[in-house]
Amino acid sequence: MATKPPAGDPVQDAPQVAPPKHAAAGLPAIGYTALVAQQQMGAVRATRTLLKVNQKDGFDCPGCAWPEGDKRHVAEFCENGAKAVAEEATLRRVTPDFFAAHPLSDLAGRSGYWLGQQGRITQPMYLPEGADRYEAVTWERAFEIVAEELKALDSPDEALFYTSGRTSNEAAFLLQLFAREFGTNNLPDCSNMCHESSGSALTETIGIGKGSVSLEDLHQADLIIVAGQNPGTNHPRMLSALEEAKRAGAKIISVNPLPEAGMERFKNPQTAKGLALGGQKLNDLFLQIRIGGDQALFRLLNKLIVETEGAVDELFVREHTHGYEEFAAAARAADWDETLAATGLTRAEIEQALSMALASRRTIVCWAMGLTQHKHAVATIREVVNFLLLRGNIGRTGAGVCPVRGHSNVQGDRTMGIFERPAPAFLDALEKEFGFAPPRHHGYDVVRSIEALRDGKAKVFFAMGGNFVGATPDTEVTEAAMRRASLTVHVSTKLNRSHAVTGRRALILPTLGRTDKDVQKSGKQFVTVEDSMGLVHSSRGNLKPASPHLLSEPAIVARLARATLGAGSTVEWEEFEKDYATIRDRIARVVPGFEDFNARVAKPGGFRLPHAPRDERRFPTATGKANFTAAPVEYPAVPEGRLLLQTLRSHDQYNTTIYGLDDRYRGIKGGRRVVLVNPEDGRELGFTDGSYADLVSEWKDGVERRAPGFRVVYYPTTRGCAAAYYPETNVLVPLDSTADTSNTPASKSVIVRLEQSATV
Ligand SMILES: Nc1nc2c(c(=O)[nH]1)N[C@H]1C(S)=C(S)[C@@H](COP(=O)(O)OP(=O)(O)OC[C@H]3O[C@@H](n4cnc5c(=O)[nH]c(N)nc54)[C@H](O)[C@@H]3O)O[C@H]1N2
Ligand SMILES: Nc1nc2c(c(=O)[nH]1)N[C@H]1C(S)=C(S)[C@@H](COP(=O)(O)OP(=O)(O)OC[C@H]3O[C@@H](n4cnc5c(=O)[nH]c(N)nc54)[C@H](O)[C@@H]3O)O[C@H]1N2
Ligand SMILES: [Mo]
Repeated sequence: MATKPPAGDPVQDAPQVAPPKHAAAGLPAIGYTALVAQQQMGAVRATRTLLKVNQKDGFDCPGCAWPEGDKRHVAEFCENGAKAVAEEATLRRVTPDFFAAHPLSDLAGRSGYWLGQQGRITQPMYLPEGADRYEAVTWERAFEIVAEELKALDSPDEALFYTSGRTSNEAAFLLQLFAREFGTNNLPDCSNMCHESSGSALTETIGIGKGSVSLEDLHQADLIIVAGQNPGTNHPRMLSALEEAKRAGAKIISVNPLPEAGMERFKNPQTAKGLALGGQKLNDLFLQIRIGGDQALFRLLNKLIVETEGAVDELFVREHTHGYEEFAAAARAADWDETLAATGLTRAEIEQALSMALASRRTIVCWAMGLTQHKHAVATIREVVNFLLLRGNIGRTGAGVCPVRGHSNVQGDRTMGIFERPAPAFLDALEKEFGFAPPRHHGYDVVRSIEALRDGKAKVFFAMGGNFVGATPDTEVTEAAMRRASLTVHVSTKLNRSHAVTGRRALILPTLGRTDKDVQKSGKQFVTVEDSMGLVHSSRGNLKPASPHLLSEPAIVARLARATLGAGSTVEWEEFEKDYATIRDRIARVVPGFEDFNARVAKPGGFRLPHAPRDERRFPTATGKANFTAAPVEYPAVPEGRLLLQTLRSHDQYNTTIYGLDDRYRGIKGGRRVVLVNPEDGRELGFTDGSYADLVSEWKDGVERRAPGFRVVYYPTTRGCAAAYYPETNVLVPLDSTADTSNTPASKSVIVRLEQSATV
C-alpha cells in the first residue's frame, strides 16, 4: 500500500532546518500573531476579534481547552489561539463557484493546507450519486436527503454520528438527543482518539474521568510533572501558569523524548520580564524518556516511595483508598535494570526525580497525548494515579491529576452525553425528561465505526465538525471504508480531506463558528463550553457570519431531527432552535451539576462543575474508595534496526488544520514531510541528515504501510525514537493498533523502518 504526496498542489514541501530553540513565545510570537491575523482578517477585523477572545463577554477561543484565570489580560490569548481565530474569522470564501471549478478529483489531490486556506464555506453543497462535483442545494432539500437515507436503514445502528470537540454544549446535547431518539448510541467522538485513555483510567481509579485541579492549584503546587505534553505549542497559556507556579517556588519536571522549547524557558509576551529580560526558566529536571517508558518510570518511583520510611501518606491511604497491599507488592517487585532499559534514563536522573517527589507536599501531574496514545496508555495513567495516591496528592490544594484536554469543548461534549457507552443513569434521566426509551446497548467508538463502515455494517456517516478521514488512523483503510457509505454528511466551517473522500452521496453543511454572531427567532444567542478544569462558561461571537446562508449547529440538529423523526418525536425541536435557553433548561434537568444552568452561566466567568474527589475527597468508584491498581509493566519492544515513531503536532497546525509549513521552536521551516531521528540512530541506519527516507510501518498483520519521501532531520530525541507530523503519518498507524480498554489509536508508538526513498 502506498500513498503519494498530494499532486497538483501549488504548496511545495521543501523543509529547511535550523537548530531547535530553547525558549517559547517572546517577541517573535507577537509578530506572528499580528501577521497571521492581518493576512486572514485584515487589521480592523483582527483587532476587533482578538480583543474578544476569552473575555467574560466574548467568545471562547476555538483553540485549546486550557482555562482562563479570574483576572483576564486585555489580550487573553496566545499566538496559536490567534491563529485558530484567524483561520475561522478569515475573509476568504468557498462559494458554489469554487466547487464548480474544482471537481472532486481535484479536491482529492490537494493538501490539507491548501484546502484549509480556501476559506469559509458559504452554502450547503450536495454531491449526487455518480457526480464529480458538489452543487449548491437548499437547506430543506439537504435535510430531506439525510432523512431519506436514515429512514431507509435496516437499523438505526447503521448510522454514525461523529462529534469533534469544538461543538458547544447546546449542540452536543441536541445531537446525542437526536441520535438516541432515532435509536442509536453510535456517538463516536474525537475523544476516542485523544483523552479516552485518561477517562478510562480516572473513572476506574478515582471515580470521575476528569482532572481534579484548578488553575489556582497549579499556582500553589510544590512540584509539577509535565509528561507527554508540549504546552509551548498546544497549550501556550499553560506556560503562564507554570511561570506563576515557579515564581511561587514550585519545581517542574518534564518527561518527554523531545526537549520541547516551551518546557525549557518561557518569555511571557505579557510581561516586561518576559520580553526584555530573557524570561523564566521552567524545567528543573528534564527526563528524556524513551517513547512508551512512562509506566515503568512511575512504577519504579512508586516502589521507591513505598520503600522509603515515612514517605507514604498512611492516613490517606487507610481512609480513602483500596487495594494498597496488592499494589505495594507489585511496586516492590519493580526492577531497576528493566526500568533503565524501558525508560532510557539513568539511575541518577530517577533518584533526582524521587527526591523532588519526596520534597513536595503538593504534587500535580499534567499529561496529554504522549501518555494517552499507547497500547498501555490506560495502565500508564493508572500508575500516575498510584503515584499521586501514595502521598495523598488528590483532593488537596495544590495537588492532583491534570489531563490537559485538546479541543476547546471536548470535555463538555462528553459531559453532554456524546459517548458511545453512556452510563445507565444518564439514559434514565433522558428517558424521564423526554419520554422516549433510549437504546441501552453500546454504540461504536471511532475505530469500531471505521470497522463498521469497512464491513458494510454502517452506511450513513454524519459528522458534527472535525475531519474524520484526516484525523483517524490507517488512512487507506479508513478512506476505503468511508467510500462504502451510502451517505456522508459533514457539518463544517472549512474544507478538509473528509469532503473529498465521500460515500455514494455526500453533503457539506456550512455552519457558524465560535466567532460568528448567532441570531435566532428569540434574538441573539450564546452557547456554553466546559474547559479542561470543569469550568462552564458562555461564549458569544460578535462577527457578521461568513455568509447569510449559514445555520448554527443547534439549528442544524433541530431541523435534521424534525425532518427525520417528524410528528413521531417527543421533543420540541423548534423551540430549541428558537431559543437556546430552552436547551439549557433541559440540560439542567438531565445532567448532574447543571442545576439552575441559565442563571448560573449568566454570571461572568460561569461556574465550576462538582468533582467529588477534588471537593470532598469522595471517590464514586465501585469500591467507594480511590483504587490503587497493579497492572503488569509494559513498554514497546522494538526489533533491531527499527525505530519507534511518534506522530505529533507542529507549531503551525491545529490537528488536521494546517496554518503554515513551519515548526518554529523545532527549527523546521517550509515543509512538513520531515522525520526527526537521533543522529546516532541515523548514522547506524545509514541515513545522513538531509537524506530522504520512506517510513514503512511494521505490524503483526504483515501489511506494508508506507509514507514516502520524508527528509531525515538529525534531532536530539531519545535513542531509538523518531517523530513525524500527523496527519501525514496516519497512513502508518494500523487500525487495530489501539490502547487496551480505551481503544484509542496508539499513534505515539508505531514501529517503523526507514528505506531509501525512491520518490525524491
Ligand atoms: N496549536 C495547537 N493547539 C492544540 C492542538 C493543535 O494541533 N495545535 N491540538 C489540540 C488537541 S486536540 C490536543 S489533544 C492537544 C495535544 O497536545 P499534546 O499532547 O501536547 O500534542 P502532541 O503534539 O501530540 O504532543 C505530544 C507530546 O508528547 C511527547 N511524547 C510522545 N510520546 C511520548 C511518550 O511515550 N512519553 C512521554 N513522556 N512523552 C511523549 C511528544 O514529544 C510531545 O511533546 O493540543 C490541543 N491544542
Ligand atoms: N496520528 C495521529 N492521529 C491523531 C492524533 C495524533 O496525535 N496523531 N491526535 C488525535 C486527536 S488528539 C484528536 S482530538 C483528533 C482530531 O480530530 P478532529 O477533531 O476530527 O479533527 P480537526 O482537525 O480538529 O477538525 C478540523 C475541522 O473541523 C471543522 N471545524 C472547525 N471549527 C468548527 C466548528 O466550529 N464547527 C464545525 N461544525 N466544524 C468546525 C473544520 O471544517 C476543520 O476542517 O485527531 C486525532 N488523530
Ligand atoms: Mo485531541
